[in-house]
Amino acid sequence: MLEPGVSYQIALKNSKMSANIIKWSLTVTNLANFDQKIQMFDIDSPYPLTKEQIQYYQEFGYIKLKNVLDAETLEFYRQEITGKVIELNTLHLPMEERTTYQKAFLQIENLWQHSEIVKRFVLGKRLGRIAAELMEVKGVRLYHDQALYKEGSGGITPWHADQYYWPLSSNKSVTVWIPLQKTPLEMGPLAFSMGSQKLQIGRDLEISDESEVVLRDELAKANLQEDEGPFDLGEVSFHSGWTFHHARGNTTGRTREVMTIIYIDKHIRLAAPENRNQQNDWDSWCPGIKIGEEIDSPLNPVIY
Ligand SMILES: O=C(O)CCC(=O)C(=O)O
Repeated sequence: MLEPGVSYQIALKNSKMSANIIKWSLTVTNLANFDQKIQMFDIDSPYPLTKEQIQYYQEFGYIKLKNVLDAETLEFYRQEITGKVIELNTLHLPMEERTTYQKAFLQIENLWQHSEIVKRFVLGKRLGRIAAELMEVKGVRLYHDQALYKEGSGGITPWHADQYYWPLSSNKSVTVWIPLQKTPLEMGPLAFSMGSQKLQIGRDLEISDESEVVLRDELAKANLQEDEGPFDLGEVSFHSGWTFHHARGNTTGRTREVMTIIYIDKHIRLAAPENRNQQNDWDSWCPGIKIGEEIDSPLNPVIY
């Protein structure tokens, strides 16, 4: 199949047209198809949230929402995202030689910078608007995206909270976790400790064997319920930056394909890094921004 935007060298027999003109017209026709195709998949129209759903997110620090994206849309974007994961992945160690973190998933970041199609998806307004409404802010920017592919026989994702990694001035951050296939328990769906965003424990722990052990204990002591369940196709979750979450290993033979997008309040500011991971994030996702400034680098477009 021809790729959108790619120029193909084609020689037409008996054609009087020059090779360049043929090349040009092929590319343009193809781009027009690309636009048409993209428009078939609605990722911008609003997904109505009820007041109760917003309250639920505020209370428990996460929410799972059904029928947010339809099957055709997911399949169209899945093909592109998976193609990019295969192309950009550099982790090829056998599972038994990997660290716990490496066993959890293949992690490919900011795919939107590598594909016009993924860019369209990541900048989609429907998910951005849900993020803004759940956090009760006027608008959101992109922090970054990442594909998290838990391979068949991939290990657990240890308990952790994402904001440990993020140098942000407030807790107005949220991740949408988008499974690109139906995700039963055996594939390792994301699971949440309900209300754990209010705890002050474990905020200095990176994803590791230690975070798994310490947080499992602390969360049990805090007596919080866990929401661990399968995801239907089209169902997505939103979890807040300080909500503790984890996932089982994938015991099926099929990779669990997941795309995530992290949104921040459009007025959030860069905070002084508190650990080396936050320093890395500053360099990677907020280039050129100074401490105390709004995070509005070219990598952080306003989505909604
Ligand atoms: O996909 C996973 O297993 C972990 C996802 C996660 O930790 C996140 O999206 O914040």
